[in-house]
Amino acid sequence: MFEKAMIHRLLLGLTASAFLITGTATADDGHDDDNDAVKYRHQVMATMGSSFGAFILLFMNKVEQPEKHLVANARILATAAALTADLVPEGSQGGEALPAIWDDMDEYQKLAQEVADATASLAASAEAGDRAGMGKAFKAAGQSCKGCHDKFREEDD
Ligand code: ASC
Repeated sequence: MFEKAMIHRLLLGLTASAFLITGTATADDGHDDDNDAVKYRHQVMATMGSSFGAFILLFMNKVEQPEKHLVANARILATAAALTADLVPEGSQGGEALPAIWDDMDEYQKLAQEVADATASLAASAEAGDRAGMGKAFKAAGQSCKGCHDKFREEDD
């Protein structure tokens, strides 16, 4: 299920962040602990996964919160997604990022722009209280995350 997969990713993200903060990350948690640029990428991606997961809980009416939460999480997602283009500088190879990123940087940049656009549209729909718009943008944003991960991120176990 689309929703379940995303919540799964969210939980993985939270677990990874907790490991990172407590310094007990294990070898197989998918990132290179010696490289701060890799850590930084992971943290920004975790922000995206986490805010998207929070947005989904609200959008699917799993939790009841004032409307500002929906807007806030969509904005956090869009703000973090706008940073995607900058997350792969030379020397930040490693972690879950596949070498294909640096072999095809134009494609990475194209997909980074797509996720920035899709999440900006989600935030705009949330700000307008437009549920149909949110539904569409939500789908596009999820597909954008997945499309880039399929190409450029190491497979989960
Ligand atoms: C998330 C998250 C992802 C994407 C992806 C969308 O919340 O952590 O990696 O959404 O599952 O298909």
